[in-house]
Amino acid sequence: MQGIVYKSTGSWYNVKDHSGKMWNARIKGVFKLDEITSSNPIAVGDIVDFEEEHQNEQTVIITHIHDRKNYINRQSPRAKSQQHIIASNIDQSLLIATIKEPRTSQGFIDRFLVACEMYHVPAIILFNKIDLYKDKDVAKFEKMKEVYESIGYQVASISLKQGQNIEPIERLLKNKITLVSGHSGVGKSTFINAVIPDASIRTQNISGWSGKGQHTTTFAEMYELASGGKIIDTPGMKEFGLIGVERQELSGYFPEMKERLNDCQFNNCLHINEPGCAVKQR
Ligand SMILES: Nc1nc2c(ncn2[C@@H]2O[C@H](COP(=O)(O)OP(=O)(O)OP(=O)(O)O)[C@@H](O)[C@H]2O)c(=O)[nH]1
Ligand SMILES: [Mg+2]
Ligand SMILES: [Zn+2]
Repeated sequence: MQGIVYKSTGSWYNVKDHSGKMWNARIKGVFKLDEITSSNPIAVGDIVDFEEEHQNEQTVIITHIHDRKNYINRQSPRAKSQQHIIASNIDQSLLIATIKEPRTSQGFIDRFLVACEMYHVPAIILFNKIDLYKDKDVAKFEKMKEVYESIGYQVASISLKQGQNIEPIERLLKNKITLVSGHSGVGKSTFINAVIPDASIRTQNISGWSGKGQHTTTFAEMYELASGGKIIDTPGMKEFGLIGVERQELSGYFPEMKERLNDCQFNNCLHINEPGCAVKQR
């Protein structure tokens, strides 16, 4: 039998087969897929083969993972040399960012975008909680919007609390598999509840905001949209560490650097302080 992984807890997986039946699945033994070891061998979005474990139990064993069209990975927070696959086989990613409560740094956004570029996953940056922005926060947002739009990313702003600007984003989700990422507390689950009222995902009410989220969502899970398409909720990330990318190739994943790489004097230029660097000349 074949199915798609809808939820992963690390030891158990929910796998939906072609008829729409959801199975409780697990793996046996060690799955090694590529050179980098993964802290999670199977991720939400994976297409897997499975077989029944025991006749009368509802549990199944995953026997094979189909090649991934793409995936978004990051450094495992627990084991730095391992990768953690956030989700696979996605059409686009929606990075939810916030200027405050909590603040999303430009470095975090950049690293996430590099991971998306590595696997050619289109990314949309969505600034939430605009109801909280004061003038100086609006100015910060405008600046970020200008920077990221100028290099080709789509940037939007919403307030989930006030139900502002949600429809245009909802339209982007139609018939696509969308990964939702961002820091804890930015409103990822609130967003999914807004576009799928039946999802009823638990969200955290912030009282006495400490600046960092408290990780309300603990496992990645995929939900189905009434308009067609699927959306993946993920646990909030504190940091986003890149993995599987060499220093040398990093600039190839920044659209604004990529277009001038060939003009540098040295072809192994890291664009830090080399003479004749076309990227630095900008
Ligand atoms: N002021 C304001 N609060 C919001 C908005 N959107 C979401 N929130 C609140 O932000 C808090 C965190 O929202 P969640 O949806 O749980 O955040 P999350 O990104 O899923 O967090 P994790 O599951 O921990 O990764 C909740 O109290 C939401 O009500 C918004 O537009 N404005
Ligand atoms: Mg959540
Ligand atoms: Zn250079």
